[in-house]
Amino acid sequence: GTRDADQRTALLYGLMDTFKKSDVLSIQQSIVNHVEYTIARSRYKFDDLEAYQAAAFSLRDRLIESWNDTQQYFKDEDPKRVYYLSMEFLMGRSLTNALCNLGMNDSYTTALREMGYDLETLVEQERDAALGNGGLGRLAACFLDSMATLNLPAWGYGIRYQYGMFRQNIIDGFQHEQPDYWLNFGNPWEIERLNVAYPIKFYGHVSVHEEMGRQVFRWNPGESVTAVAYDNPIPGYHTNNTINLRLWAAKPDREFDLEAFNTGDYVQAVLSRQRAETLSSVLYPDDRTYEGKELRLKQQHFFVSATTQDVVRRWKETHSSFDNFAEKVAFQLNDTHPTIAVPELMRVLMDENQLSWSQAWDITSKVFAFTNHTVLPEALEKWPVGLVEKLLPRHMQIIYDINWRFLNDLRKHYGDDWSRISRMSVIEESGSDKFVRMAYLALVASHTVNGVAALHTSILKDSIFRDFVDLWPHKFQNKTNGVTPRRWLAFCNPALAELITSTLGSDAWVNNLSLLTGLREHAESAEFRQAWRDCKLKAKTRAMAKMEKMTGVKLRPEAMLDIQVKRIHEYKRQLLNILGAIYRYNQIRHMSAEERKQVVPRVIMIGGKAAPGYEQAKRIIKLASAVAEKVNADPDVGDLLKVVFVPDYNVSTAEILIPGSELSQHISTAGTEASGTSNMKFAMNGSLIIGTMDGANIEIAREIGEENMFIFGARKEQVPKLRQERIQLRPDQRFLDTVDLIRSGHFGWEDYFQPLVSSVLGTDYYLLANDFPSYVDTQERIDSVYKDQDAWTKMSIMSTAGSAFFSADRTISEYAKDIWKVEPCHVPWSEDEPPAK
Ligand code: NBG
Repeated sequence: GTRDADQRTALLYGLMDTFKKSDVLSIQQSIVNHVEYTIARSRYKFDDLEAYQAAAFSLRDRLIESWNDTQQYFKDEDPKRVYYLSMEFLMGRSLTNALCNLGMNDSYTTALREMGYDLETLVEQERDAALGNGGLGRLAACFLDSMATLNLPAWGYGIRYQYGMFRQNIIDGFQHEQPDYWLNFGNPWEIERLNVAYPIKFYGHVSVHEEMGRQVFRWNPGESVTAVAYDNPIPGYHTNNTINLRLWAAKPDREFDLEAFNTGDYVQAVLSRQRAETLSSVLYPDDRTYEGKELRLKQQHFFVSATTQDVVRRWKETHSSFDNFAEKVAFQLNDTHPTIAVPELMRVLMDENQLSWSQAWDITSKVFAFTNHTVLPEALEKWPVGLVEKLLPRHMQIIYDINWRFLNDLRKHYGDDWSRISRMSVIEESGSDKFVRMAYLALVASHTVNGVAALHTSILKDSIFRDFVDLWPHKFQNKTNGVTPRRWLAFCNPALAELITSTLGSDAWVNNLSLLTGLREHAESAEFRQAWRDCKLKAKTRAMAKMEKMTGVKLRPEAMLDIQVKRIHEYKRQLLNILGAIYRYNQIRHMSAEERKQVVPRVIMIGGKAAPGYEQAKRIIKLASAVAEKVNADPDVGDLLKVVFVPDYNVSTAEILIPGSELSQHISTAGTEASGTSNMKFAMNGSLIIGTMDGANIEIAREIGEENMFIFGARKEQVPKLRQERIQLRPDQRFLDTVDLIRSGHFGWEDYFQPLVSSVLGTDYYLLANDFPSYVDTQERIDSVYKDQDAWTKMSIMSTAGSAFFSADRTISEYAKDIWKVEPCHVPWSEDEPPAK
């Protein structure tokens, strides 16, 4: 009976000897144990990689303990849960983050030092988990950190790609893509759950039959794979809560297609089963255009179906009906990529759990919410109906049914306004082609839709989703993005963090970022400003040393460090930055010795990856490299200007560059960048922003004061007219002369660069010619402010002090309150084990 069970549990508990011991000796024992038993190396001879692995495994033990406690507590308390569905989680490294969130960094540093290892060196052994392209994936990672820290009963769900974001090799200035097989030496942070596995079906056909007066649909798949769960513990900062990121990997199905084995070709049958694994093997490296590729749609269905089945299975473990499912479950769709979850939940509820259409729809339309991350039309997902029909026949039926009911509602509202009705239809019909508009499907099914910055939300409302705002104004919300202040300030910039802590009197700001406003009053203290400059210089020196090592370019810390790092895209206008650099170079070349003395030396770093098929972006990379080569070799220019292309920009590189940056560029054409999130990271680290009034820059200006930033360029309202008039515009002479240096071959490769030249001299969709004069004028103003280091430092302090609003903790609190309606569920510390720290 229960008594026996209790006794047994007590016995097993008693056998555990490692519950959360965090003293140095216990850590050392744990590490040595893992060297011996997990990685099976000789105790006294293990290299840095093995030491990293053993340290990671020992930390993982602790993460598993709090993971178990947290999940058990959630199960007992049964709060409303939130599931964050995302194709991308750009996690970066875990070791420092886990150590610092658990408050164990000092004890591990000591433990390892005594054993002869340097933690800072070991940290470098870890490969980045780059399961994402850029902002969208990194946002998901920041959100997990905040959800854990705020003790929300949340899980992330995604795909365990075997190949993450490609590694960028720069050879002769050109980008070459290399596969990122990041699991090469194993991944100590994940927990493989071979018992958590679901069949995922594809292709085949649907049959209908009557059962007790009810139509029952049966999907007979043509192919099936198994989704296996890999759990990644996500510790909150200074809390016992550790939430879960569950990533799915595809494996061959155990039962499926046994027929194939009877054809006689046994080996061939085994090999074809093996192909199942390719499904989750590679991240699509394009965040520019959606890929109309079958494999991509398969990936979407794969992770969403596994997730839906998992949530429903766990629901049924503790509930006997679906009656209050909608009050207890919230799904957040990170962009349209997981939108197949809508028909999939309908299918699972109706076909596998015998709910009626209206019961299933009632639940479905209450649990989903949808975040849009872009207004660029080329990025909006539209799947050909024929493809969906072939791959997911049952889902296509359900999508048609959802649309049929939706269009009927529209008729009630708008009568015979057919143009409006066809505009709003989930199915786009253009000629003989039909497409499923995934954003509209998400809109119809979701109770809430949000943009990611104030301007972006307002653009959504009066352009691409306008008709839907007329119909359902209550569905639309703004949730301005945020970033985790743990990874992006407290841990990546230890010197500045320490100064902030000592100035504010405690480190409470780390999870209550509004306390940073307390720095404002110190901006007037000369002593504080000097201390601030010392910290910035330290970080700058480190960033420059790292880049010097990677590129061979000699950099001097007297120069201003100016950085633009983000995916390469025409709308982000790295080309404007390069033109600015060329203009600066050309000015210096024509200066007298006397004039040169007045120049503020500058290092311009540009980094980012181009989607492999995006030719124009690849030309921009080559141009940056060609300009760098020419400028850096020019003895007349010397240290007054250095241009560096940062190779293979990723999360770990960002953690080094951002703290050291003094100026950063966020210069997209107004109305094109949904939010931007690196702008927030730079501001937090006291880097001044040169930026357009676009995305979250506008709110950054509101928070830290426009006088503490360098704003330039056309406003969003002016853009349509400027585009119309662009052909008649004769650009500023400085612009024409600058472009001419590229055109005439000053940097070589003039034929290859020709498409860049014609784009800015032609229609110039992103309005570089229009914004160039105010851009270079602003750069001049920046130089003159920099000469007044006191003024500059004040602005830098005000940037950090005003960045509190951009904590992902603020963003996630808003999602929790306004969209998910979830409350914290804080795992208590057990009595005999006080919190670490
Ligand atoms: C990106 C936007 C960024 C934004 C991030 C996170 C996509 C589709 N969108 O401006 O371009 O900061 O999403 O919201 O990757």
